[in-house]
Amino acid sequence: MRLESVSAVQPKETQMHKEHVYIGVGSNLGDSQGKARNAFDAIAKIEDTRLLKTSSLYSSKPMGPQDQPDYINAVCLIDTALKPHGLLKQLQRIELEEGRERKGERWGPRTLDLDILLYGSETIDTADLVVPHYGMAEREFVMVPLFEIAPTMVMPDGKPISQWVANCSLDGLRRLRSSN
Ligand code: A4P
Ligand code: MG
Repeated sequence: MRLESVSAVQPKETQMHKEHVYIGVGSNLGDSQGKARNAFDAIAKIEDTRLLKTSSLYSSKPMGPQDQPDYINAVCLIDTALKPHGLLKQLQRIELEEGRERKGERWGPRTLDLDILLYGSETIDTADLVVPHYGMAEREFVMVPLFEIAPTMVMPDGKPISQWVANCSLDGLRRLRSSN
């Protein structure tokens, strides 16, 4: 057997650099709990990506216009070989498959919203992708589920996540029982 042919068939995974990525999930139209679970299933099937952790589902009062239903929110942790924009494209595909329509209303209701919260330790500032996600620090419906799956995480500003959560108002946030 020729040696070079052996090294050419290394498993694909060992050749790829993977990043840990946290994704925020939100829904307040239709069967929101079902949509959030479908999102986890669909994320697990993205190429070169593994779903590592999912938080509980949480019910939250709407941020922004109040004349819309309460939200279901959650977060998950993946590792992926996709680059940030490639991952964004896959998440937008999943949003569309779950019936997402973009009506242009800021913070309006949606069947499924998937946000890249953190992509490894990268800072990204492009027209269509900003990471860390701009609003996460003030959003209890992001920080509390994130704390659930990553309680020892150090945030991009160097502070422990527990300190961020301590500064969040927990009003209107409720963890749903047996949600996973
Ligand atoms: N975009 C930029 N950075 C990112 C990122 N890190 N992850 C761009 C994902 N997308 C990112 O997003 C608009 C554009 O943001 C995308 O085309 C993408 O290129 P969108 O999903 O089409 O629109 P959006 O989600 O309505 O806009 P926005 O301003 O991101 O809304 P938010 O901030 O996500 O807030 N209340 C509760 N309780 N729970 C919620 O989840 N969510 C919102 C939406 C309002 N109120 C809520 C909740
Ligand atoms: Mg969004």
